[in-house]
Amino acid sequence: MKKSELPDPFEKARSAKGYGEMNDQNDPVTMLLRHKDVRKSAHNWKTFTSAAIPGRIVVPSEVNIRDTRQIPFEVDPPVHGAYRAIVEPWFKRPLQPDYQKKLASQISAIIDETLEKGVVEVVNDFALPLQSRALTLLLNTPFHESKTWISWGTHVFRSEGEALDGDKANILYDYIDAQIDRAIKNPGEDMYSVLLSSEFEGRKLTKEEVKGVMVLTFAGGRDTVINAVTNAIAYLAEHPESLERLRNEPEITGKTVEEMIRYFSPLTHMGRVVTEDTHVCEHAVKVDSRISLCWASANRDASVFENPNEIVLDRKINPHVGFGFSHHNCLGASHARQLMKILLNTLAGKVASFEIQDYQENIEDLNEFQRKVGYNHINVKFNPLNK
Ligand code: HEM
Ligand code: EMZ
Repeated sequence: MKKSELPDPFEKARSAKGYGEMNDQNDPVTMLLRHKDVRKSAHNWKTFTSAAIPGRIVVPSEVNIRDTRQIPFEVDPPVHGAYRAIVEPWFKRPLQPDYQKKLASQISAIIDETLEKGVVEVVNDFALPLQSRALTLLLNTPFHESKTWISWGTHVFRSEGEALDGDKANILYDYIDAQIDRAIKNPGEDMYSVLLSSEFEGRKLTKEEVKGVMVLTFAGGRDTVINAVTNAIAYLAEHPESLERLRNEPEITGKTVEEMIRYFSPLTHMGRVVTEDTHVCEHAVKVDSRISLCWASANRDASVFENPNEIVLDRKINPHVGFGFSHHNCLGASHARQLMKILLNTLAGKVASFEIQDYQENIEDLNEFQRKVGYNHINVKFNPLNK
């Protein structure tokens, strides 16, 4: 097996019965594994709600480390739409050429630094700083804030050896509270200030609502982006022909990014709470139990994707659900897509080849399934392209 491969642990269960079962802190989850069922259930918020108590739709559940409702993630229609309308224009800023120029200059700089060093531990010394620096553009905050965020590590709620880390979560909450107070005293053009001045149903957003949006922005766009970046580099290291192709045909990069998101599926699954006794795949699920929409499994469904376990750089038809599906589809997708696209183009323009040295895989334990989602660490040598 190639070092960069992400095997599909769901295949057997997906074709045999369509669902899997896992226990999470004594609050079990029925995982939906088929593309069709995942899409249908993502749409059906009346039966499968996101608006449960804060933290419960996340697997592993965050109910013990979080009281703040993440907005618009933990809200159902029609209120969801009202919140989403407020934040959507802000999250579309990555489509502006000026934003992309700044992102490109950050990415160029970190690749140049890495080429100077030669060997880099990609997770902590490349992907994490890249993700955190890029986030200063999305939040429109000073660049130096990224130093604080880098010090938090790859996940704001988890630390190595601990699935959920309440002390770590508190660092994020205190930081956001302080930033909100700062923006109230001294408003600027940053995301906190913009949210604080937005109108929602004829009133201003409360501090708690602003905090809910900000916690989501910090948490949702962190390990997902880090895994996407790291997996992309591991893949290119083992597929020099793909790096070459991106160099010669930069016009396919948009398709390549979609294909990588499909194949890597950086967010494995997301839960919902069942609002009435019902069935999924002829399997009974009870009111107030949990299901999950397994994006990673749906993205390897052979009834939708030809050669699902291969990265086809310019895959033509690609209805992947890596960024979710229906009304909750990823708000950070414009940012993540631009970041990945610029990263691939810049690597192709500056790096001749990569060599993977030692590494440790990051395996998610989903009871019945063990899923590789990326790496805890991976040392890679970057060889410069001599022009
Ligand atoms: C929602 C994946 C990056 C912010 C989602 C959902 C998925 C997802 C699958 C749907 C969740 C659901 O239906 O319950 C990803 C992946 C990313 C990524 C794979 C990177 C490759 C980001 C970034 C941000 C972000 C960079 C912001 C900094 C959000 C938000 C939502 C969301 C705010 C909630 C949208 C809503 O509820 O209406 N993401 N995400 N994501 N994501 Fe991302
Ligand atoms: C939540 C989630 C958002 C959750 C769209 O996904 O990402 C997870 O990494 C966080 O732990 O709190 O923000």
